[in-house]
Amino acid sequence: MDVRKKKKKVLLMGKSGSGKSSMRSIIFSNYVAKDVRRLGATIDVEHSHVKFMGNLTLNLWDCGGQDAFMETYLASQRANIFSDVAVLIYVFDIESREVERDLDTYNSIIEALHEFSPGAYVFCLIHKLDLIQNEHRLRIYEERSLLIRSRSEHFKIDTFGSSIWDQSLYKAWAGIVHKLIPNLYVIERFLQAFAKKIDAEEIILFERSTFLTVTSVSSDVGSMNPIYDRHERLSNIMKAFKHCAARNTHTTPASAGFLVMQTKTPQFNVFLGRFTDNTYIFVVVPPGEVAYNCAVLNTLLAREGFSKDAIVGHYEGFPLPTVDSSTGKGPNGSTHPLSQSDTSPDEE
Ligand SMILES: Nc1nc2c(ncn2[C@@H]2O[C@H](COP(=O)(O)OP(=O)(O)O)[C@@H](O)[C@H]2O)c(=O)[nH]1
Ligand SMILES: [Mg+2]
Repeated sequence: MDVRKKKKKVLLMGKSGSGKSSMRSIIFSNYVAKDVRRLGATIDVEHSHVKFMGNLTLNLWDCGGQDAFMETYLASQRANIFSDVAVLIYVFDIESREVERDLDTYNSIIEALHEFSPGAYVFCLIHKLDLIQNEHRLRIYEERSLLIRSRSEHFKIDTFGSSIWDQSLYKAWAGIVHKLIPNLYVIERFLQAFAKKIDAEEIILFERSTFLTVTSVSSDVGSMNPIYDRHERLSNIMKAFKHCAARNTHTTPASAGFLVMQTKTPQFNVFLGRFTDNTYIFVVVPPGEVAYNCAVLNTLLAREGFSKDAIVGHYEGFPLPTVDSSTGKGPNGSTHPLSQSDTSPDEE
């Protein structure tokens, strides 16, 4: 099998009306939250293929959650549904009045999954948290999460609280796809080396069409950022921006794109731009024109090496010539044109 192409079967299950199709449409089909109310009920299983990062295809099985269907999934369709599953995403509606019954159904699904795909990842989304008052949200989420774990024999599961009305949806789905991306360690090692090289406080890599966070690195300074949910906030904001751009340029949100956005303040510089065919990169560097220009140019240079490494699936080192930070000289004494060691941003 070609290691560069990965197809993963993802089961999306949970009671009818719990919000499965809504979130799938928002994350992968560029719907906005207010539009998903128009979606019809899912009858039986709806298959869709979504591409992620170019080489990962998610084969999504959105399984209608009406009782009659649930019964056939567990009986006559059992092997067909539960074989070769990479990920089960199980959605619990926080508003459901039949918590015990929901847990029993979930437990039967877990048993079937264990029988046919014991190596699958299991993610449980405790969904529609917007319907719970803010001050009770965390407590109720944690109680429900404990209950679900107690019924998840054989599997070490991840749980997320989510709502289509805020950024929590992006956090949950970024957590899910993070587990599925081939060669993630190559991407992460590359970004770590790159961040160090350009003295970045933070770098976030977003997938181009979903704007989900693929991965991120932050320096000691970057880690002090008090906005703990900034990654998913950015996903949410950028998705909304794409909709706005599409409206104003008469295109579709899927094709609305931009090359670069920048913000320069006395405290920091930020730019967000197209990186590879499938990604956008968000870079935060210290203030000053030199630091900014250096980071932009190095990002342009790094692009090529990054695409190559990420596709080939191995890491051959950082694509830029090494610069001695104390002298600003390259390996054979040359001055690297993009070195920022001769002018520190503070000296401007
Ligand atoms: N309040 C709230 N409603 C939601 C949320 N997600 C979905 N819904 C609503 O729940 C209903 C059922 O959603 P749908 O996606 O069709 O559920 P499915 O049967 O699991 O596919 C729709 O009216 C959605 O607008 C959410 O996070 N919060
Ligand atoms: Mg549905």
